[in-house]
Amino acid sequence: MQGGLLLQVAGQLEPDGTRAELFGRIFEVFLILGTVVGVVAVGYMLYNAYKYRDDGTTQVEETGDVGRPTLGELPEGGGHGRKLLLSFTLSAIIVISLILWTYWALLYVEAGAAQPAEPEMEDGTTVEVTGYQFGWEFEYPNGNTTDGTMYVPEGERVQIVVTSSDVMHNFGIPAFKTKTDAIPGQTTSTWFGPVEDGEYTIKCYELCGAGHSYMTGTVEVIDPAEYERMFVEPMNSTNSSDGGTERVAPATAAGGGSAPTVTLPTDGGATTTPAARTATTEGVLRP
Ligand SMILES: [Cu+2]
Repeated sequence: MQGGLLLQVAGQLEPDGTRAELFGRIFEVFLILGTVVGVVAVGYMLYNAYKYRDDGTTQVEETGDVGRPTLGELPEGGGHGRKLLLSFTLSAIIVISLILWTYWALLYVEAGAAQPAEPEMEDGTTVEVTGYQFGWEFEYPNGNTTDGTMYVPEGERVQIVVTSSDVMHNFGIPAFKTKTDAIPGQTTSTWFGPVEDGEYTIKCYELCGAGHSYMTGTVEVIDPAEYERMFVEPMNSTNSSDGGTERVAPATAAGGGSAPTVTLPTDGGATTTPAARTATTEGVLRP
């Protein structure tokens, strides 16, 4: 029975699942061990404070011996130093295990980020993210793009490849514990998921100008079949965006191919295309 329980605990410690679950588990383990260490340390201190309290019966003046250490005496902590050795060893084992285990968990996260960023993954998808002052643009495997809202397939793993078209930004989705730099001229890649149905907030985590605090976006989790139709299958008249000025978004509630096509409002001319945006930015940076 005890062996089974131990295996179960060990199984819990093996890094897997979503990033959010993994970081949640790291937090739990640190919280539990921190609580145990705190209770033991404070408890032992209180126990000794009580045990060696002045109860009025100690005759210090008569004997003159209160057990003070003498100069050059090594503290043994009683029992010829066994207590000291034991507490040092236990602390070292706990701290080193925590470091190793956390490192193992982070290797799992890094291994996910290092996966080849192919446009079509076996069970998941890759979305290219471009940050600009002040918003986010998303490009999907079939070349379709959206602005401000990132569509991802429910229950699948999402690889993101992030860059910037102007200054440094940082793309983050707090709910998924995902965050990575958006650097002009470079790409960084990371991952999250499998994602559950819902809407999640995207934020910029790098001070990037006057509109930084408004540089938010939304992750919208949609039906995988709908995602496939809109963003993976080659673009045609039913799923393509019209010359880059109209953004095509899927109907979130519907599944399958019969969903009506919703056209998002365009963001009004000058700032729509990346080229126009770059020109605007250059105008701002080099007047
Ligand atoms: Cu930004």
